[in-house]
Amino acid sequence: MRDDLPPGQTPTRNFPLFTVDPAPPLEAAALRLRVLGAVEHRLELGWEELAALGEEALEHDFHCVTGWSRTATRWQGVPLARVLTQAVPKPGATHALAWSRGGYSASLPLEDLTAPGVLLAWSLDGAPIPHEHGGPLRLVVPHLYGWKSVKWLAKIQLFEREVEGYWEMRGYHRRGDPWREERFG
Ligand SMILES: Nc1nc2c(c(=O)[nH]1)N[C@H]1C(S)=C(S)[C@@H](COP(=O)(O)O)O[C@H]1N2
Ligand SMILES: [Mo]
Repeated sequence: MRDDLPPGQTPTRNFPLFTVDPAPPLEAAALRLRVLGAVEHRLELGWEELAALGEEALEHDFHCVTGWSRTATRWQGVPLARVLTQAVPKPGATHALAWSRGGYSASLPLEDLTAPGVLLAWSLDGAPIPHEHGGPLRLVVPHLYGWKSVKWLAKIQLFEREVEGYWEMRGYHRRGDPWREERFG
């Protein structure tokens, strides 16, 4: 991990909350994650099936585009690449929307979703992810701004074209690399 921060970011050890789609809590046992769209095999995975894919740990700074960076944040979960390997993206698949249960979405190039370190996370700093931080399951895309790390993850939808999610429709960047300050446009 780099010990400096991307331009324009201020470190914090608090973990601020940022939510546009508050949703009621969900028991882990009731969780269903769907993978659909431009895939050869649609998937619907429950808790046990996700856990059976194995667990990886990650420590990374978490950068919100509004300027705070929650340093040295520890996550555990299954690499999303393993789930996508099961779903088999169609040859033309290039982008995806990650959807929350409440209708929030973020747009991601497929190669960013399959990058090392991208997790379907169930643990934050050594404990189950609290509801307000997106538990029981959230997406963590550590190398992009925080708005791509969708809380209360419910669905991954693949596309054969570029797509816009909640913030991309409102002028935020398609990719969102904090080191390049890809905030808008
Ligand atoms: N479902 C959902 N996921 C979301 C958001 C949201 O409003 N709804 N906000 C995003 C933004 S802008 C950031 S910075 C992070 C904040 O995560 P936190 O609330 O756990 O700090 O979640 C991202 N994922
Ligand atoms: Mo954010």
